[in-house]
Amino acid sequence: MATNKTFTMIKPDAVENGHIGAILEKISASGFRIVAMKLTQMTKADAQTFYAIHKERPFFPELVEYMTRGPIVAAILEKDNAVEDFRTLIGATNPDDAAEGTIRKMYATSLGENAIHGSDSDENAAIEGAFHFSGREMF
Ligand code: FUP
Repeated sequence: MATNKTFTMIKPDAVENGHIGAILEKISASGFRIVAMKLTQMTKADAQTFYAIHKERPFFPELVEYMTRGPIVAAILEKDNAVEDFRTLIGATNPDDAAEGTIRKMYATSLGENAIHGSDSDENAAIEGAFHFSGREMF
């Protein structure tokens, strides 16, 4: 069933580079309502679980190291067509391929350090939101 929620993380590079405010402003200006949000830091076990789909990939150790090296902002967002519209707002995984005006084009450092996460399906939005918010706030 389609829902109107998605899940995001402002990743460590964007937090380190001072972009939390600008990114949240862009998210709000694009019509998303923040329904849950926290500044947190993932443990190695958290990152390994969250990105388990990539565990055989060569970049996995670097991905875990990156995602755990500093704080992130985790949030659940609400909007009609949230998952697809948010993926459009953040842009392609590799900022070199991301469209002008997207969050990754504006704030990402590289493919490996790409500033922001957006769920890729309604199912994953529910799983990822529950992972970070214990299932109480929204699901
Ligand atoms: P996305 O859905 O756009 O967040 O991208 P993926 O789920 O494919 O990848 C998750 C994260 O793994 C990316 F944000 C960055 C990292 N990654 C790499 O470091 N190298 C790659 O070739 C692909 C992904």
